[in-house]
Amino acid sequence: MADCRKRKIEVVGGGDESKGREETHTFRKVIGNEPGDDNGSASESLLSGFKTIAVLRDSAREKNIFIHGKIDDQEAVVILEKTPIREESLPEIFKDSRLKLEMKNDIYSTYQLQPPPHLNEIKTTVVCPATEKHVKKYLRQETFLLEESGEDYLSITLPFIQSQSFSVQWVYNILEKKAEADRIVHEDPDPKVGFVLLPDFKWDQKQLDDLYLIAIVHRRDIKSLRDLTSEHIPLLSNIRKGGQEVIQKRYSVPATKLRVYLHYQPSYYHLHVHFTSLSYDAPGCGVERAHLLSDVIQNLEADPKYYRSRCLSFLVRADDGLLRKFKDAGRV
Ligand code: M7G
Repeated sequence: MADCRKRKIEVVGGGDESKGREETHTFRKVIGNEPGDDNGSASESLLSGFKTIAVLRDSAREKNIFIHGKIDDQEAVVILEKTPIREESLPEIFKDSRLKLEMKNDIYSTYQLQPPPHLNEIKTTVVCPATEKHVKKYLRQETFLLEESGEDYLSITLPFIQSQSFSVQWVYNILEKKAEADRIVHEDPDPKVGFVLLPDFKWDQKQLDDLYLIAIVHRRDIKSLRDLTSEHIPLLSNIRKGGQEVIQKRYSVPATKLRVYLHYQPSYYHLHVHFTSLSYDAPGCGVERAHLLSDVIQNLEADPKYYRSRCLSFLVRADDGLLRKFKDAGRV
């Protein structure tokens, strides 16, 4: 049986440390067999034998499709997404594309434009081997809003996430420079207030309109917003200041153009902060999931145990085990 995990570890340049864990990787696949894949020949044929089981979700407006399938014998989720058209590639698009007329009527005409292959990329994300939880994460489903008190967290949510949450091996790989080391934009190595800042894998780094970076803390003892107390204010302030400064310096995007927030619930229970462009309607930046970092800091300044005691609302999908646990406890 061919092993997509092994091939992908070759791609990220690491050893076999993450055996038994899910692997996630992002490729830029080029239509038309151009050698545009930076990750080497090992990954080029990864999807050639992909067998589709089901389309989990797709969107004509967002121009993406989430597919559940198999790579050899392993469960996989593949996300294909058309990337934005960049202004700087316009001269090449106009000069080197083939135009095929579809219809003409008076002053109106429509065409099929076939640009050079390197301007026709599809951002491709592969999760393999994917767990059932990954398949559910990407499946379009009805959602419900739950209200969780501090006690609910301790008696219902915490035992649930301890028993079944996504592996954070990919996070440890980043912190230990076993994966994505060349993508790190900034690191503060301090064990208490330090963090690593790097592009989120949702961002292909080709344009700033959808800028998306994540700051991952070095500390491994903070699962989420719920664990934060005033003790963590220096850490959070350091991330806000360091992240904003670096993004200003490197991408010329000022703090006033950034949305800096934490998710509750996150998918991965190792504290991290999202930095997205204000102009980008990033998935999960709505009020039912995103908590602005500045608000979090202020709330902790006003009440050191704010996030231990307050009710926090969050979304769950219809078949989420956590919804069942809240129902069993008579909380819904
Ligand atoms: P989250 O709030 O825990 O979950 O955020 P979400 O995915 O439901 O938003 C985790 C963030 O880390 C997301 O923005 C992911 O796109 C990003 N992310 C996840 N993985 C597995 C990776 C990865 O392997 N590398 C990078 N760079 N980002 C990732």
